[in-house]
Amino acid sequence: MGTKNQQTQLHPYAQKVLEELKQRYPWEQEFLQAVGEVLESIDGLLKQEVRYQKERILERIVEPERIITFKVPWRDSQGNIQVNRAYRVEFNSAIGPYKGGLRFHSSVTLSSLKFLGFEQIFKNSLTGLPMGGGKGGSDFDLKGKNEIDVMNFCQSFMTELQRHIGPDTDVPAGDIGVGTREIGYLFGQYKRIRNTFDGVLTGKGLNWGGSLVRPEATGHGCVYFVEEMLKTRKQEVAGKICAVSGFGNVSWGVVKKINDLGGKVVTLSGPDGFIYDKDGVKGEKIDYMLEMRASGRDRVEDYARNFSVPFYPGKRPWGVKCDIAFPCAIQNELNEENAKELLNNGCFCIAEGANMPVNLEAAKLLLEKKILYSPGKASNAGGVACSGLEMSQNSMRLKWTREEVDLRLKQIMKNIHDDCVRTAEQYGLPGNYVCGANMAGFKKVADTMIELGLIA
Ligand code: NDP
Ligand code: 2IT
Repeated sequence: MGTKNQQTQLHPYAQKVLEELKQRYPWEQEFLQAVGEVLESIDGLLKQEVRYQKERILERIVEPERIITFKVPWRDSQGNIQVNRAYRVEFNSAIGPYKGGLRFHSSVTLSSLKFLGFEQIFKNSLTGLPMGGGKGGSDFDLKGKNEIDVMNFCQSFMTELQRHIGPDTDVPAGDIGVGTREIGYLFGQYKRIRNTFDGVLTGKGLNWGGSLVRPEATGHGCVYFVEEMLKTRKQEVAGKICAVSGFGNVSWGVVKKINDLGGKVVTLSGPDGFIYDKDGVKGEKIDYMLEMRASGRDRVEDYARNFSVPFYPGKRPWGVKCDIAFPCAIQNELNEENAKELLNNGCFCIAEGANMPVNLEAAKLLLEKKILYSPGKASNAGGVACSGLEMSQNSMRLKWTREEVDLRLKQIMKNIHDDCVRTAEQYGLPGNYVCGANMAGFKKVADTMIELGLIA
């Protein structure tokens, strides 16, 4: 898997564990991909910390501490009975309560949630806040569902989930298909059944315990991270042409902050294709993104119609000329072919807003070419970091101002950036943000697992 240029390879111990995992879960492709990426990039750490092998840290860290599987029976607005499948993967609680989002999307399987939960362990560790890793969700498809459907589904989902979570045990939040509206129905049902008002979910509404800045935190944090990466090459976001994919929560935050800093966003995408707006996605067009998302129509073509710009059906936005690319939609949405196109067009910085949007082959190429390339667990950590700040505010029963939260978010993103850079340098891989992020995130969790004794 590794290449000489990149100077990374799979340590024999890591290779053995990965092989065993492939045999045990051959159908969990996304999970195996996420584990493969982490194990390949921590070679230097495994060589240095021989006790990890003695303590069988890899065998232990790739198995979730607990997986809850349940069904969600619910009645839709037409009176029909529906059944969905749902999961909560409580992956690792070494450094804090399980923390991570809930995804409602037709593509959700245990494999996708295990990959997301695994990534979340190291992302949360990088934030410097006391949060373990978890992820959950359901194959519930929001497409074509009305308010009554969504509320009924959320209430039934939480009727089961509430027995497993709590503000000091497991704290879910949003992800694809789960925004403030869904968190509201979930929080309401939790409060009703448990008869407690506590910080059990993050991404809450401002009137009922939510934090300022949380809605835009993932996107803003991602652009703060890019500012830090650009500084290492004496560059800045101002004046840069940016290609963004998706049109959901993360994309919206990214677009807003790029505009604030004087950059220009020329693309958005959906499952139906992408739009190209040469004048830039700005002003009322940014607000329109929220409308598109809320409409549940699952398409970005509406933007093209509304603002008379070209729409490219069935295509991804990676063939356009840009300086910076922000994949913000879904996993594996940028392959090797796309990476080549971006590089040929002069793109020199790619920041993952989504989780694992760049596949393994594309990531390898970007690392070889030594452009600025950040993995999601570093550059999209602003969302969960702000969730951590929401938990702190809930525990203190206080609410910080927008400026205070934003300042902390910015500082956390700078710390993550510097941590990645320092760690990559320490292990002889300067500029490799993938190795830097994985080694820095992994070390803290692995050391803690040893210090707490053989409990997980
Ligand atoms: P949203 O549900 O708000 O948006 C997801 C977006 O991606 C939608 O526009 C969706 O369209 C679009 N999309 C889905 N499939 C495709 C596809 N095949 N091609 C192009 N676009 C597609 O989710 P978020 O913005 O919250 O999440 C986006 C990514 O960011 C995910 O990978 C998530 O895990 C990650 N992330 C989210 C965080 C958060 O705080 N929300 C934090 C860190 C990472 P549609 O739904 O209509 O299919
Ligand atoms: O992938 C992610 O980091 C999220 N969806 C946010 C998780 C959270 O707990 O805020």
